[in-house]
Amino acid sequence: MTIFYNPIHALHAGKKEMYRGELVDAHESPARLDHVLNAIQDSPLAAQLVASAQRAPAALRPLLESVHQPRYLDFLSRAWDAWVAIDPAHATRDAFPSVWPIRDGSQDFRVDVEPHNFAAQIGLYSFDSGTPLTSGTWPAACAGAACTLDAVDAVMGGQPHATAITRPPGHHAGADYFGGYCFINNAALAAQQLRERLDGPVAVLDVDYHHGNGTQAIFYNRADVLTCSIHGDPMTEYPFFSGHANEVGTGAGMGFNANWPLPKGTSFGTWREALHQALARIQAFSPKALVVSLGLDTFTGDPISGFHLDTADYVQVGQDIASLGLPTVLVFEGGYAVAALGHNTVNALSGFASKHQLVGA
Ligand code: Q9C
Ligand code: ZN
Repeated sequence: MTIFYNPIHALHAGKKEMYRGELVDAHESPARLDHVLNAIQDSPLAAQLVASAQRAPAALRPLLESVHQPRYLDFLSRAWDAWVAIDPAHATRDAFPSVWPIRDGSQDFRVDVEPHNFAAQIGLYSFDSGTPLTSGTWPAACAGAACTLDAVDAVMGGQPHATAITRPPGHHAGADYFGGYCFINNAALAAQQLRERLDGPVAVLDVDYHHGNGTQAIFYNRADVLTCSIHGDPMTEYPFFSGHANEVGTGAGMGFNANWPLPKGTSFGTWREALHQALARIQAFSPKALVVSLGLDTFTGDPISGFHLDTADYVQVGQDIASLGLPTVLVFEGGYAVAALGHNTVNALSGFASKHQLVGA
């Protein structure tokens, strides 16, 4: 497995996030990936670690448009300059939304018209106030997409599996909105590209603590990409407004989305039962490839999450997922217990690599 990492991830460094009425230090920080990369360097996986290459904007753009709307990408690409143009003092602080066109735009607020005002635009293209948009968000997110595409290319080139270690994460980002620390949906991008290039169905397995709402939404009306997510019950856990078990897809996509919401406090044993159900669902779908949204915020010590997986459990998680025997792209997502994050990631990747054997190979 080649493990590609985003060499300019640190350009996205949110200073603060809104939490309970005050600005607190951002949880989604460059230190997260530094810990992961250091742990990989100190592990037997070190020889597989490679910096991903930048891609020219003109080459990346059509690939990004395979999962995101053009006007959303246009907004992200110019957002920082627009923010600083309002007031040069903005250069020292990140941009946050403060007003949103909630609910269905046809019945309530308009989402078909993009206002000229920056506060209106950043609200139109976001769903929470906890995701700082920074000076380096766009280049870091583009490099993360390129990193993900390198992993896709590796699998298309014959590697049984490849990994993208990148941030900002992606699975909360929808076709035209950011949130949950996510801007470009890397897992959806990988799934869509594999779907196009393999000319067959693809499955996404999201094991991040939080429901992969963006990935679900992007493929919700499609039968050719099965989306499965195991996560904290949205009745109490972020992102709250999606992730229930009765979200099964719509139209042609009916039956091709599956959620396993679990209560805060869930142990590894119970979590693993859900994982085995998700793996059985994926196996029954017979996909040509698998994308894993690899969030490590299921860890018992995670500061914003509530499951109780231990560092050693991630070896088993990796092995269980590998048992599918599918060509696989693993994409890094959440995980905020920075001191343990590196070991947890290495265990998941090592467990996966130790067990993976392509079915039919
Ligand atoms: N201040 C991912 O794991 N904020 N996103 C929760 C904590 C949102 C998590 C409140 C958490 C988003 C990729
Ligand atoms: Zn998460």
